[in-house]
Amino acid sequence: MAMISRRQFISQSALAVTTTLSRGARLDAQSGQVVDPLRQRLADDPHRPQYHFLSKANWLNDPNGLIFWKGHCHLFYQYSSTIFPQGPKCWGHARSKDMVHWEHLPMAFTPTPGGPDKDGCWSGSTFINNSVPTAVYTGVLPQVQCLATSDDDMIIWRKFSGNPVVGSPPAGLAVTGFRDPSIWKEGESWLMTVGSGFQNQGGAVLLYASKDLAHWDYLHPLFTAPPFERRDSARASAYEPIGTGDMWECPDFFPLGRKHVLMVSTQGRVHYFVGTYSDRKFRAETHDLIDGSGLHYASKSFEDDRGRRILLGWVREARSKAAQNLAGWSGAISLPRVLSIDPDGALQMDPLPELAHLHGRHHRMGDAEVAGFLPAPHIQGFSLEIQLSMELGSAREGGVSVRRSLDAVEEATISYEAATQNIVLATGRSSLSPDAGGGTYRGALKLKPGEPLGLTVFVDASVVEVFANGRTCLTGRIYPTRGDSLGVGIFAREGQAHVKSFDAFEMKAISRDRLTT
Ligand code: DQQ
Repeated sequence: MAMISRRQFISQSALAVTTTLSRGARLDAQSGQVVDPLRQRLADDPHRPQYHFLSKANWLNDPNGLIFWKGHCHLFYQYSSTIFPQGPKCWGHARSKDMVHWEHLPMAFTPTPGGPDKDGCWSGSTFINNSVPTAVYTGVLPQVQCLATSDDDMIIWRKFSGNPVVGSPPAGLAVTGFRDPSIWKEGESWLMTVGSGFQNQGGAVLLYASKDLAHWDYLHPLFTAPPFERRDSARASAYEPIGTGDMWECPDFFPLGRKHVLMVSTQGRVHYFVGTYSDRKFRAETHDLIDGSGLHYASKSFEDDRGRRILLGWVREARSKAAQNLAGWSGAISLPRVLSIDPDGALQMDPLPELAHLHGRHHRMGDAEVAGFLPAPHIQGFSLEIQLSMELGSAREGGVSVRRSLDAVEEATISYEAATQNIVLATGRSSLSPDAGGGTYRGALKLKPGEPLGLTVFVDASVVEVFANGRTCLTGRIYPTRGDSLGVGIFAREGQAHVKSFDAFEMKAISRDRLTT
């Protein structure tokens, strides 16, 4: 492939990406230090997470191009230098040795004026071609597929001079979108999926093949919305709108155990299908959600150096646009989840075990009966991991309360509701601010006979991530206003529950100043 030179690339680059955080920075005459008001504001912001990956400032959305390469996990992400209104999307870049601590790297690539990505470098993936790190992404407008290659450190990127490599959707297909490519190799052929959808039919993942990465042939849909989940069926309206005809964004397709998994993002939810792959077609056997809240989106996965399949997603904000602009930052990357297939053929999602390296002070409670609210007075804060094993007993509902003010005016709760067999994350009372949009999020969880409820809850300033029995995940955003909204407790409603064990850990920050550097 002929690549444009680095000099051409830089001169064509649409955006001069500055490394300073804000234009208001000034030099303090006395100390000789650069005073950057935005940097200070970000460092002091109590809603800015301490152990999630964040961009240094401004807007972040989808994780892109996840790959393990030469000792590092590389995370690219959709970045805009403005929040609302958003500017053209670029590929931000960071790397990590342990997927817990991150190192910010220079912007990977930005739109090229007059190029096929002049209005944005949207989501895509990375892969290795003959030892050369290569990215495939969507250029807009219109949506076309482009390639770029990099040096060994994935720092210096050059766009392919033959871009776009796919300049339009397949002829004759009325598609609802055409973006977010992924590439892998099968024998001598490269295969590429592109997220799409067919009008009035349902979402679709289109499959292409190529021998040289530069010329692509459309084969067929790898998978389309199953008929029973299309809009015109009774079942579709009772379930999440997988088959609305809206496009499926960010498809992610990979082998896992003896199965294949396809994830797609649509209408605020990430769906996954577990099934089989043969004749270059995917056949789904089970279907569920990666996260029930709608605040975890555009998940992508990769295989790490230990052969583990790791998933990361975009944790969206749940506060007003004005509040996001005022804060100077928006969006976070979820904690890494380790994926496997459970004996029932569903996806098992567990928090990355290395997160335990952040454990600080530990408080443990075991074998307690709870009826009503039981405070955990020895542990509190905005940076915690809580593990609860509970038998619901006669209680209608039981779980934990976090970020609870002394008078319980502000709190978020995570519980199991016996009658509905739902995990419930309730954030509607987590903030007195009119800018905060809380809600009640639900995820189905059928406990097996004798199986206790097993909750792992991560609280990180404004982010709450819940893992229930490895099968059901919920992500929430909370923006407490009160300085005393730090309390933790266990509760059981309308009956008595038995706490088998309760472990709460203070979590250490991954940077000194909430800037994740
Ligand atoms: N975000 C990207 C698109 C993708 C969407 C643009 C999903 O490529 O479809 O930032 O959040």
